Amino acid sequence: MKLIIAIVQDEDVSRLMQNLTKNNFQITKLASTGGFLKSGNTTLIVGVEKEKVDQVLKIIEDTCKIRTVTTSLTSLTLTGDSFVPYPMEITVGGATVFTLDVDRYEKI
Ligand code: 2BA
Repeated sequence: MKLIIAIVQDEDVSRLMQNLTKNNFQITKLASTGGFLKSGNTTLIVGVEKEKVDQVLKIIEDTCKIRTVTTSLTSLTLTGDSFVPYPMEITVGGATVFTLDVDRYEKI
């Protein structure tokens, strides 16, 4: 048994959940926040048999899009007395996925 933890962008979540449930995978959805952008993203946890991990990863890959996001960072002025915002373009996603071994799995 494996536990897949997938951090995805909010925009992709409904489609991804539909595609996973359609294929009989069970999912738990958690609201999460990225440490860098400090904006909402979604973490899905999916427990699956080892043989099905690749199928889940393929569904995630096919569903989650790579996007460019403009974020505003702040930097100190030359005089060091105030902060000025400056825009920065970063590429996010499709998904960040961790696959973990599960020691025990039971529904009690
Ligand atoms: P955030 O931390 O909000 O990061 C959003 C995007 O900002 C990242 O996209 C990356 O392109 C960029 N970024 C992150 N930290 C950066 C830094 N120190 N300097 C410059 N750019 C930076 P992704 O890599 O696709 O990550 C999307 C989200 O997945 C992240 O949101 C975070 O919530 C999660 N994540 C990514 N890698 C992780 C890891 N190793 N451990 C835990 N969570 C992770």
